[in-house]
Amino acid sequence: MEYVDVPPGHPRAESLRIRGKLIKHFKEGVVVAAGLIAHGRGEAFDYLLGERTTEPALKAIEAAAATLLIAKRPVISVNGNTTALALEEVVELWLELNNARIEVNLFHRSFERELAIERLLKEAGVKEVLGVGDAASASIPGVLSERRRVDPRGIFIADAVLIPLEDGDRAEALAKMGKTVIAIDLNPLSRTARSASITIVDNVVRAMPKLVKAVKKLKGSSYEELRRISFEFDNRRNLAEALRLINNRLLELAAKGVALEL
Ligand code: PTJ
Repeated sequence: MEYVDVPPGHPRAESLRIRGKLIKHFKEGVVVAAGLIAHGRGEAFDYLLGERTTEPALKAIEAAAATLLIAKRPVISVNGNTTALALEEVVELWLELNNARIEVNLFHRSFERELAIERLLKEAGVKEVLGVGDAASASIPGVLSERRRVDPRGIFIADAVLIPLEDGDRAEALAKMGKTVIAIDLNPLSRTARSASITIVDNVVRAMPKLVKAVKKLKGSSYEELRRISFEFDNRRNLAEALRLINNRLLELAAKGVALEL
């Protein structure tokens, strides 16, 4: 099959494999064409970060895990790209959290896409998927796009919302509603990254398994300890660290002679 059939030993094998997943899901109507473009933007930032989970990202993952564990009504918001790249981990996280709900929320909303994503989640063991069809009957004030439509049993009443791969409007509006917004976004400069309470600047492919691991690890911690981890996290400082890291990395590469390193 095209793209998925990556030649062994290809220096960009992992990156090609991930693209293959997105293309497959695009053809199956899960990922939208704009999702392929969005992934390209993400890849560019991933290159600058060194295609690894950085220290600031690990700190954000720990804070995200603690926040989700103390949340009373946590919701994992799922779109096309997240389904293509991290479906298993979304389900694992949902299972680990006990009280979490999974809600489909799409920028390019269509009933067919909602159903396609719901089907994959149900095949993976999720009993009820929120936000599908008429169930998305509530509205997020101030959001003009289709992302405004949410489930009154899910995102609308959530206290913490995990939004992997987002566009900025909804992240800002959810924060205004008083919700704790946890974003996964490779672009530390995006509006989403800047308006979230916790931004994990990492590829969703690497961040989601690490988030599941962090939840498993912190599960035994006391409520006070989890609150401390969550409250001590400073998103602005963390984003600044991510930018500094990119900057320093580029300066180091330039000093060494970039051709030797890449
Ligand atoms: O499935 P839908 O209809 O909800 O549409 C999803 C997309 C992604 C098309 C929609 O949300 C969109 O247009 O998003 P944006 O505004 O392009 O923003 C996507 C952000 O995700 C950008 O800041 C990218 O850098 C970032 N990004 C892309 N791929 C990844 C990523 N972040 C983490 N991991 C990735 N693999």
